[in-house]
Amino acid sequence: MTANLDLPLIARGKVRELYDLGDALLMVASDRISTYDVVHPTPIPGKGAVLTGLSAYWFEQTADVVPNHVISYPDRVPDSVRGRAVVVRKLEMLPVECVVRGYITGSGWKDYQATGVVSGVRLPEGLRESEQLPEPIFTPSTKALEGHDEAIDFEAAAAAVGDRELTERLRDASLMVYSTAAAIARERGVILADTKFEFGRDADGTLIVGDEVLTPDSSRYWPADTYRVGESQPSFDKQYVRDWASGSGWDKLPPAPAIPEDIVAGTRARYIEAYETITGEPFAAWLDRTGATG
Ligand code: Q0N
Repeated sequence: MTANLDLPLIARGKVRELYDLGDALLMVASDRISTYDVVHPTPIPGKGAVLTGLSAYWFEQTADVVPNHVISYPDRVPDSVRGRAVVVRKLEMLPVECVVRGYITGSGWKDYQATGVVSGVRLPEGLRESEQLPEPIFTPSTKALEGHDEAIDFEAAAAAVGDRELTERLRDASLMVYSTAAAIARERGVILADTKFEFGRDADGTLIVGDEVLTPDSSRYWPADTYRVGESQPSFDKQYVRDWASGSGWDKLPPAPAIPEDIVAGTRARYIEAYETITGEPFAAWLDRTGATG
């Protein structure tokens, strides 16, 4: 469900919305979940709050690395979306997705197998699926309005941004935020395989990280204790729903089926576990801090 807020809607993604507060924006994460790129009709209660809390945690952890768009929470957040919304600065968004990969997986693994190159970056021969890269790489992609983002090389990203020097700063900022977060996650027994950032600029032209950061929707997190190179790694949030969906007979084309109660409960528990593992804090503390009911 779209939040019933009496505010102008500025942008809508598969699972999030942005509303106009006049001098700022309200970013709201819903409880909707997608698998295989299709949103299910059944929400996962608490998912929006988990992702908002995780993003807020990472924005705090990385604020001294790169400034971000968060202004406040729970201040100015309407009661109906407490726990799953933040007030953010209005930015001029840049038209590239800033992907960083520390491990070779997903579309990067596909491209590497086909060409040895990911977003214009030539990788060493003989890498195995899910293997750690010699160093994290910046692999930008286009922002597709519909369908899948397309990997582009640095030059194409610079052309889209319209400023080579700014694109270098985007790359450097993306790599720094990734490395900072990956080091913290690793201390908690979690591998941050890859992630995606969206940047904007404020009125002064300062580069600012926007959107949500380092959530399981924008990143791949793998438990370190079961990580095995040479295999695809299960996603620790959605795998449970995907496994159920695959076994349900659904052809993965829209519309997605309703999710049974036990799968909803198991998925909710996994999201909460992810929040607590990564932040080292009880999820209830986030709900308390934001005045949410849970
Ligand atoms: C913005 N998006 C795309 C659904 C769409 N701080 C900002 N200022 C101005 N515009 C945007 C942001 C941000 N973030 C970002 N569209 C507009 C991505 N999503 C974001 C979540 O909601």
